[in-house]
Amino acid sequence: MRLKAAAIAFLALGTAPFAVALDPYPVTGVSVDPKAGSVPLRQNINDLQSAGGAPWDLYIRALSAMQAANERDPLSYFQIEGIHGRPFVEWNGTGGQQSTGWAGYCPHGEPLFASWHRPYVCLFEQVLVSNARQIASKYPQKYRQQYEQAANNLRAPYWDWAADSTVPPATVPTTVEVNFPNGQGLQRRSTPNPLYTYKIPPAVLNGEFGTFDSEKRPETIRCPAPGTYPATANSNLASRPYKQWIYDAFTRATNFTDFAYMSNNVVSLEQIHNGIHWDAACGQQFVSPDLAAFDPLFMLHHANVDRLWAYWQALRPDQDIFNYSYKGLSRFATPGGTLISPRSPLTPFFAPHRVPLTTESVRSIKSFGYSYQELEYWKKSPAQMKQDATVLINRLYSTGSASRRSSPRGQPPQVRRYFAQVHLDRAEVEKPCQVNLYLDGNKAGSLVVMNQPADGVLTAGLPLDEVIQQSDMHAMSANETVNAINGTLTVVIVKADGSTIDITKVPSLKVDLEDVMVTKPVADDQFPKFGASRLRNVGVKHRHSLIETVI
Ligand SMILES: *[C@@H]1O[C@H](CO)[C@@H](O)[C@H](O)[C@H]1NC(C)=O
Ligand SMILES: *[C@@H]1O[C@H](CO)[C@@H](O)[C@H](O)[C@H]1NC(C)=O
Ligand SMILES: *[C@@H]1O[C@H](CO)[C@@H](O)[C@H](O)[C@H]1NC(C)=O
Ligand SMILES: *[C@@H]1O[C@H](CO)[C@@H](O)[C@H](O)[C@H]1NC(C)=O
Ligand SMILES: *[C@@H]1O[C@H](CO)[C@@H](O)[C@H](O)[C@H]1NC(C)=O
Ligand SMILES: [Cu+2]
Repeated sequence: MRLKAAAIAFLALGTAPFAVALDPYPVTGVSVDPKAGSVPLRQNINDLQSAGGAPWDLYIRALSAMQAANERDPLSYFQIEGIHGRPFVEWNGTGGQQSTGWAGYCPHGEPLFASWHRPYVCLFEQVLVSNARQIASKYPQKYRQQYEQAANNLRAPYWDWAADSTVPPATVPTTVEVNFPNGQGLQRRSTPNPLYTYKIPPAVLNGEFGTFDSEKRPETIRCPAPGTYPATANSNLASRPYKQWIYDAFTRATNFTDFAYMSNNVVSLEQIHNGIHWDAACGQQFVSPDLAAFDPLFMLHHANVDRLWAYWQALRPDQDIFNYSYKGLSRFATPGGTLISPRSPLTPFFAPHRVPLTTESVRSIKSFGYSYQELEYWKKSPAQMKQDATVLINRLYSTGSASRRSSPRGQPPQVRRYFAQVHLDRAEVEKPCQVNLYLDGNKAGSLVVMNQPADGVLTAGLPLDEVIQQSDMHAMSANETVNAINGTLTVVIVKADGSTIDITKVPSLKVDLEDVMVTKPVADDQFPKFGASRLRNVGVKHRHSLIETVI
């Protein structure tokens, strides 16, 4: 009796003795047996699928189990994916209140983007593996060890959109065949494909967690016209040079900010990621941060974003995270204007004992029980990982499209490259929209502006290699090319419904032409070297409906 009274008194004072039960679910990554001496690698979804067997069976079945879990369970698919945007409610007793601006937990359009999404994917992965372990324990004796081992080695797979430029084939069919336990054996059965769609629980649509989807779509939808997924998604993906963009970001960015968040010189990782959100599901929920996370493409996409960041960290350990403070945008539990530093909490993600995770504490993947190909840190030096990551990036993403210039014998070849530097204040455009650049009528580049963040400056350096290759300009001198480009660059801003935005209402829009000499690498463990660049003002035409004006 006395003990119970004491416990109640403690609770009333807010200093709970039973901290474990009231603590948020800790994000630690999947626990790994320290005796193993290594950690499993996250796999390419296409490899996981084609290898099949126990890992694939468990991945599909664990994902289905998460989707089937009750929407009130903090570890259900609904609640975990719901952390990102809607519903705008507190997750797992982690504290804080809804902010007046953007009210989801995820930060976009600020340096926290990369570090916040790392523990987010880890949380998903932990719960996925915990489901897989339970499922594995139900396989018959003869197979159990194999399945249990596969569960322990399972990690969140990634979708390498820069290498493939197509949606993962595994996300296309409505059903999928996997092996279920059947008496003492296995039975191959068809099951609804959890990578195809997520069905929104009826209670959610009925408003139990507040306003959810104004269109009340009962499930996540991609490319709505019948039969257009994956065809339309794949043609969207092919319309942007993702491979070139990520290769430029890896090889040209000189600091974390330029690589991951915002850059004049390249398309940053976050901006590239925005394009995928638009293209992969032809708009729909996947392009709006409030509902995007419910599409099963989301964790595949963000595991890849995390992977590309991890490679950058191996290449530039001195620039692995941002190291300054800035005024952040609004998020759940964090009002707009809060001073954000690498030590700010990545709400709602906590280590054990309610210790907030921060950009500093998530900077290394070593802390989370997973790794990626070539980043086998338990058996490689940092120098070896850097070299191996360079070779991998050259192999997967080097495009080599730019034509070689004749160079003196023994000198590495040089090429001149052109970039369109685009600046725009997001507050001036209706979102989501696309900023499309045309050169003499040919598509030269395109950027996606998502709903979030709602304001702030967007900048990017769009490479013009492809459009120049296809024109007479590839044979011209730099001055001739600049003259040819001058006055023929057109900008069209298009909304999701296909209508255009009047550019006279977007006074912040500015496009400059940059030309830069690039020295090509002579070995596969080297990157190109960018020389001094020249920026020039070129006349830009803009088009809205049928009228063309020169600015
Ligand atoms: C957080 O989630 C875990 C896992 O479901 C649960 O055990 C715990 O009670 C939850 N904590 C709070 C405060 O909701
Ligand atoms: C990152 O590099 C770019 C390009 O060199 C530079 O303009 C920018 O100021 C740098 N940012 C930081 C935070 O160092
Ligand atoms: C951030 O890192 C850069 C490069 O290492 C360094 O020059 C700069 O002083 C650092 N800034 C802060 C605030 O620590
Ligand atoms: C190219 O143009 C720049 C200025 O626009 C000029 O300084 C330079 O001399 C020109 N180069 C050639 C080769 O004509
Ligand atoms: C572009 O054309 C305009 C108008 O003809 C001219 O004033 C400007 O100097 C040109 N820019 C460059 C970089 O040649
Ligand atoms: Cu995203």
